[in-house]
Amino acid sequence: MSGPETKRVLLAKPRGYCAGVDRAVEAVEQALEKHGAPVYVRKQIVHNVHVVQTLSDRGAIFVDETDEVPPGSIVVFSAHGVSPAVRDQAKDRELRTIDATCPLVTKVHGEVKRFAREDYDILLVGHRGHEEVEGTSGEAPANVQLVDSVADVASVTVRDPEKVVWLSQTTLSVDETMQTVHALRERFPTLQNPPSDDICYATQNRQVAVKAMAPQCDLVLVVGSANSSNSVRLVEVALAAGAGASYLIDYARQIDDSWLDGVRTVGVTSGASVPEVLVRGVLDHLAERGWGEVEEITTAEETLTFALPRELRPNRVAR
Ligand code: 10G
Ligand code: SF4
Repeated sequence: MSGPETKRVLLAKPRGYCAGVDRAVEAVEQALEKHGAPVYVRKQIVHNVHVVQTLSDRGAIFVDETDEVPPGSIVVFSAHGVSPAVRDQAKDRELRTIDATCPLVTKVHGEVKRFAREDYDILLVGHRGHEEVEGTSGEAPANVQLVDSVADVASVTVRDPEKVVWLSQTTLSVDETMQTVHALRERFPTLQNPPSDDICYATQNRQVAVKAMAPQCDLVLVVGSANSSNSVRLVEVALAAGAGASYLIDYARQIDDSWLDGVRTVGVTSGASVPEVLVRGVLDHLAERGWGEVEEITTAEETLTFALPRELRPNRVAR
């Protein structure tokens, strides 16, 4: 039984791989199996150092742009999605493409296309420079304005304040996004909401789980890479929800012993692009230092799965 002095770990559930990441990583693995190495991947398939290294070791070649891919080769588009311009470039180079864009990102692309067709001004809440918003805005650059934070709201200009909709990146902080939307609505009272949540189920569920455990935690360790938006958000959410401290780590070996000084309860979670083996590494590291008692804090059960990209389904060839 745990007394007030007992060292313990609270382990958030859900954590780790979402359905879109699982599908994208599997897509690269299957492409390697089906077509042999090398298989090119535009950008990181998902934003995780370990995943990218593991797939590189198996013969995937990660490139920044399709002009680095030899004509006729296979290229996988990452889970974060691509703009139509990128698809066109790949076609011009006669690349055989496998599209690992998460279906929930494709859904947002569809919303952008639909509102652009109806000539709305689209305010896309998201992080400047992130691959997902580059792909999404690329669907209708003339109609889309990026709103990175509340600070951007004052400089937004629209043609008709009655015809404005906000959409968003899938991996944002729910609370922060709502603050931005609130500020936008003060300027544009008839601002329309997205037809359905753009911040995806996995992002939301991981934030709810970390919020549930953070108030009891002296320290929250989030396993995830520095360029992983949803993982970085989990650190921010943990701190906002009352964690004593919170750090993002790729590997257990990055845990600084000083972080554990005076700590009783350590929360552990991981971003949507993080394989469970890395979380196991963190739990083993903590157990070796006296935090062997682990209690899972479950706030949702996830069952969603996506079929592989159509180019990898049986009887299909990559074109
Ligand atoms: O959180 P971001 O968008 O940076 O990506 P990630 O690869 O770390 O996690 C999975 C999320 C996506 C593929 C974006 S939809
Ligand atoms: Fe899809 Fe959400 Fe995962 Fe992104 S975070 S890949 S939108 S399920």
